Amino acid sequence: TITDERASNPAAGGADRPIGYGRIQRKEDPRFIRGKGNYIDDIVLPGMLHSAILRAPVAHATLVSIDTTRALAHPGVVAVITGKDLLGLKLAWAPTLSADVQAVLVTDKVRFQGQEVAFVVANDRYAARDALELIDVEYDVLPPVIDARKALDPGAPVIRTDIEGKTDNHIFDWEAGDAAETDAVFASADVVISQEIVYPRVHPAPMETCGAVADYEPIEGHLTLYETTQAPHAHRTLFAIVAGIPEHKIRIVSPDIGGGFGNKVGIYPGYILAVVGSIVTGKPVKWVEDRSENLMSTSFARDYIMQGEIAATKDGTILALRTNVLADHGAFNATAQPTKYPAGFFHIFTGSYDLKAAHCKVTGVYTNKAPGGVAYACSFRVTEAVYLVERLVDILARKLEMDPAELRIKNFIQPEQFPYKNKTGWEYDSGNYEPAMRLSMQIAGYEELRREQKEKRERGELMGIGVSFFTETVGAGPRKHMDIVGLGMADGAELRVHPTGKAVVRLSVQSQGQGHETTFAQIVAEELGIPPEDIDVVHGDTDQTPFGLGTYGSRSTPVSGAAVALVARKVRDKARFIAAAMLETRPEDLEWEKGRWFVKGDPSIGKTIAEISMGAHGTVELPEGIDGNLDAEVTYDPPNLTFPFGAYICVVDIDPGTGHVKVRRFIAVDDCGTRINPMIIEGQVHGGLTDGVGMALMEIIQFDEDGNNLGGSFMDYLIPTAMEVPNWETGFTVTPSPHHPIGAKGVGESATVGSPPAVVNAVVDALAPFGVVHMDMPCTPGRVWEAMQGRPRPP
Ligand code: MCN
Ligand code: CUN
Repeated sequence: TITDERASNPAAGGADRPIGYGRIQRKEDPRFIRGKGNYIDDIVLPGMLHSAILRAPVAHATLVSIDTTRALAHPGVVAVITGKDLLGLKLAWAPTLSADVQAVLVTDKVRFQGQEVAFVVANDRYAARDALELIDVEYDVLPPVIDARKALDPGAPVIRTDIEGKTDNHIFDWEAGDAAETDAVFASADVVISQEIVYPRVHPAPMETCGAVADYEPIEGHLTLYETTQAPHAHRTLFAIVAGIPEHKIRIVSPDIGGGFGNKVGIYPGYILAVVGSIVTGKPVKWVEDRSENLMSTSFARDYIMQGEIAATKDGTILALRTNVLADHGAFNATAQPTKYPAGFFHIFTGSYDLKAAHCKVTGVYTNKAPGGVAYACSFRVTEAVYLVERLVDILARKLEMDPAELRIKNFIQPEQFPYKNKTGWEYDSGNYEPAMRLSMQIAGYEELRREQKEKRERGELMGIGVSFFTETVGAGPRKHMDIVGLGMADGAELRVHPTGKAVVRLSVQSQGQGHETTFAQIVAEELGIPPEDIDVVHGDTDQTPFGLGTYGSRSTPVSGAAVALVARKVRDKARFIAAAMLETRPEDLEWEKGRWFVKGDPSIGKTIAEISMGAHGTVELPEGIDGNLDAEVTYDPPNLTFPFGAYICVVDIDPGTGHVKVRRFIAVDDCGTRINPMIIEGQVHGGLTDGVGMALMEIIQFDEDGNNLGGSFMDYLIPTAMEVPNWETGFTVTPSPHHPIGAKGVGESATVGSPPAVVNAVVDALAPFGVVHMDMPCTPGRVWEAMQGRPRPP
């Protein structure tokens, strides 16, 4: 484990390297800071129409009738589409990413508040919106299922009456690990602690809401769909299957995206409706949702009710973990995760600890709420897993009266145990946990903080110190284990070096703000010695990029980053043959240094990549089998996921009069292997930590008993601003991934995964004098104050 920035990349050439990895400014920023980004709502096509969706006001109701006469008569309205119209087109129901179906427009029954009921296309947005009020709908309200705990009660209203023979709200039961072995370890353990832990429903709430512009050209039968999507290629295939348009006649363009955070993985009814609108009217149709529509109807996150238990020895050796989870998936099972894993990667809940046994069971249920579940920097539900184990370990530390950091260190998987096979089937590629934990404690001044806390407690002041340690699993595939609706999780990359030595690299992943235009150019720069500013990164257009599964689960660097390193190496290998021809020598007599091939023993004779490219496109006679270009392509199927990790410490002060929690300090040490651009990594970590503070203290999508969404606007769904977060203190260690071509692991979701338990552990630690052992998120002033009165609010 190396903690020095420069030395961390010996392969990269040390401190004075001119090009490649390092803290360079983002290539995309000049466009963004000048307001020249090109987002969905910036797209204006000739003759384009606008649209709006009528949404259900109630959570559960039979659709009795729908009359569009008055809306159609409204000036400017071009078309009004209902579920009945879609039935005729066989588009009323669309397959979800989890082998279920979802209504595009309601035909039989409303199943959540905010569900899509009708679609209006008009000359402008105002007319479309006004016409919604002129659609006359009659509903017959039904009792809803809101509490997931009651979803499986006998006699509970059945939500999915559309599924033949369905008589309950059960979706799946899924388990991992060995139940009998785990039970045996629990039966003979000195200490067992048990806690119900709820990870409430939250929402990724990207700054830009979802939207699309569909442009169907009837003569050629060609569809161009501009769409807020994190996975353009997967969407194209799914559109081909759903809409029956041949795949080669569909072009998906995902322009600049104003934040995705998993919210833009799925296919929403609005996208399909924009396409239908364009087919029906013969004009391009734009659909852009507003904030409430985004919060009420698009992919939520979490909603896991977890009963967790740890078995340990008296001296604090953790032996086993088990958990039973109730997963609230809303009205349609539309979670976006690899097909094999209905609970995502939740079974990495064994965390960073070397255990004797572990078992988890997850039961998914339908409720009258919006569908989704895998979003908000979740790494396919590692968020829930890390929160569970890190809360449980803290509860154990309290019970054993041990320091929570030392208890973690005592139980860490040891460096020599990697690659480490955990009890639920994961193979952790590499790790070195204790140095990261010690570094975070050193930055925090951990012992001094504990001393300060002790003094403050004696004075009745409430200060808490929260520790968390996480291991992530990011970079899905390999394709043999992971697919989405049958599409294997691999990614392509294409690289072309132009005659003058400038290059273009084409990716199958899609940035939503992560800085891909910079970091992927840096990977090519590092491999070929071309400056990053001379390398254009093209993504987000299926006509211009190779096939691949897209950006989520922090898989771009682990998968696409590997593809880009390998495609650059392919070009480098080819360049060797061309350089040999140019220098009239043999390829094996050449040696590589960053940017050029030269003659072994005589470095003055050599050819740079630019010279070689000119040679490839020029008049030099090329060896047999070598084409006259410097281009290559690769599809990368990762052998395993990557396992980044981190150690976080949070310090909070609580106002004893109001219960208000102030995050005073937050220390984050992350290890994502080889670091391509430390500045971008820090940006990712800062953003994720802010998410974590938001979820721990403020954010929740709640429903009243009738199923009304109480978090449908930013007045009610609170997200943190600069006022609520401290100055982040970051550090890092570097433990490269042994199987990744450049040793990089993903980092885009690490901080969102790792920070909520640190904050909650700090709040619970501050409240220890009141005997508080656990508290569910969000730790709002009201909830904290009630916990201080000995009346924890029931979850
Ligand atoms: N990086 C690096 N060195 C590493 C690892 C990553 O320099 N060892 C850089 C990458 O090259 C990339 C960025 O950090 O520029 C994030 O890389 P990675 O961890 O591979 O994650 P992805 O690019 O696949 O991004 C997806 C991830 C997810 S799943 C969510 S959710 C999330 C997140 O990214 N959504 C975001 N961060 C986000 N950041 C912004 N601004 N907007 C979002 O929507
Ligand atoms: Cu789970 S949110 Mo990100 O994987 O797109």
